[in-house]
Amino acid sequence: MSEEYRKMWSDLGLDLAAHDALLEVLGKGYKDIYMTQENRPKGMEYFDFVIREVHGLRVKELMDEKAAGRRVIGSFCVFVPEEIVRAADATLVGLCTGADFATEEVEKLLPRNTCSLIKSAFGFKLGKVCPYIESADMIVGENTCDGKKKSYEILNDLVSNLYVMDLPQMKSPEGRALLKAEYARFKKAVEELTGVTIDAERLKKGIEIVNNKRSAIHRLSDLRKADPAPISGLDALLANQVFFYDDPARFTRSVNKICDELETRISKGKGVFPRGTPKILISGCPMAVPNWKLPWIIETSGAVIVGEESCVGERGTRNLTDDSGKTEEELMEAIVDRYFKVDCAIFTPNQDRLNHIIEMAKTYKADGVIHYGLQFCQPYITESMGVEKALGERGIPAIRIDTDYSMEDVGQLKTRVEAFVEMLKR
Ligand code: BJ8
Repeated sequence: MSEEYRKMWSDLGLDLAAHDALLEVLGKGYKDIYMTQENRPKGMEYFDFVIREVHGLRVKELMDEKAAGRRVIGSFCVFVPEEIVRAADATLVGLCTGADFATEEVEKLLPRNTCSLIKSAFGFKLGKVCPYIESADMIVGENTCDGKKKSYEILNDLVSNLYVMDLPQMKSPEGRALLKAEYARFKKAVEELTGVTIDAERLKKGIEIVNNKRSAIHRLSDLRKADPAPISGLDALLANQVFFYDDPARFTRSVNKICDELETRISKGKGVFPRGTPKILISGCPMAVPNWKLPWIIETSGAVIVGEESCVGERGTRNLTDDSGKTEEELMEAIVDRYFKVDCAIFTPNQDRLNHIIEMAKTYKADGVIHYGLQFCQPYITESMGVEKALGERGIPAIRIDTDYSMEDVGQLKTRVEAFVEMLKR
């Protein structure tokens, strides 16, 4: 690593030795899981580069933006509207993390039976290994599940810039009114942070930037329906993960470039796996970088993942924001409309999510669905029973896998996934 990066990390207050160790594990994991795949699209080289530079060049870019007077906002949830952040010329970055770190320290602050995603975010903060959280001018928490909601009370003692957004739990008119009020409050907070007054023109621009990157992901998702699959689920997941970090315009260009390549592949009948490989839809909790465990198990067990019903996936990226409004009020309404459709398991009742899973299984012609629940995640694991039942009633095979970030259960999970895939082949 260059001396310039080391100085940057040190200036950000990172623990350099711990950070070196983390980068080494990340690099090895990526090499073992990603670089051993065959027939990858050439365009994935860009994402290999992004992962190599995830704590390097991208963080340097953020530091340069900050030096030029722009602000960086970190978030843990897809309910934080990037359109509003972009409208203020600020940058939104995802802070969720997909690896265990400093667990012993974390468990002094949080109960052991907290999901890995929350523990990981705390571990990266306590272990001083996350340049994103350290470079954020504002960290946005949200009242979603109880685990997150209560953990922000504790995070508030660890950081000086936490902003907590309240979120509805029911898809009622009152729920929508709460979301609208919270987005108006957030807009004001972003204006105060950045010194920028967000008017209709700026909102339109913000919507356009975010719509463009979502459209590119929609295009990629659509191409995954082809048989043979032109891209692995692991690679498509990576694009969905990088969605939360990368410069939006560059991300949009890179995904569209891969899509051009995939279209050519499809026209030639070329794929990453043989035609007829069983297709899996993953549904459930989000998978943040470098949480590639389950997809890796699935795709080394004779199946291909064709879609993710997940916030790092279609739950997070589907639906564009209507940009036809002329006034600030109309555009803010459009933003509320778009986000109010996100069917996170914190909502009750949550029939929309069930419908979406069934619809996705059909559209992507999935042979089976694997529901992924992070251990101790009450909302998703509770919903997983109903998901399995509803799919079963429609003749769509499904299994539920509850796991965490450790690698201890890999052998056991592989046995279950292989048996499921074998069953799909019959
Ligand atoms: S909109 S899914 S990104 S809250 S896995 S922390 S739910 S106990 S992440 Fe999420 Fe927003 Fe919803 Fe999406 Fe809690 Fe479950 Fe942990 Fe979770």
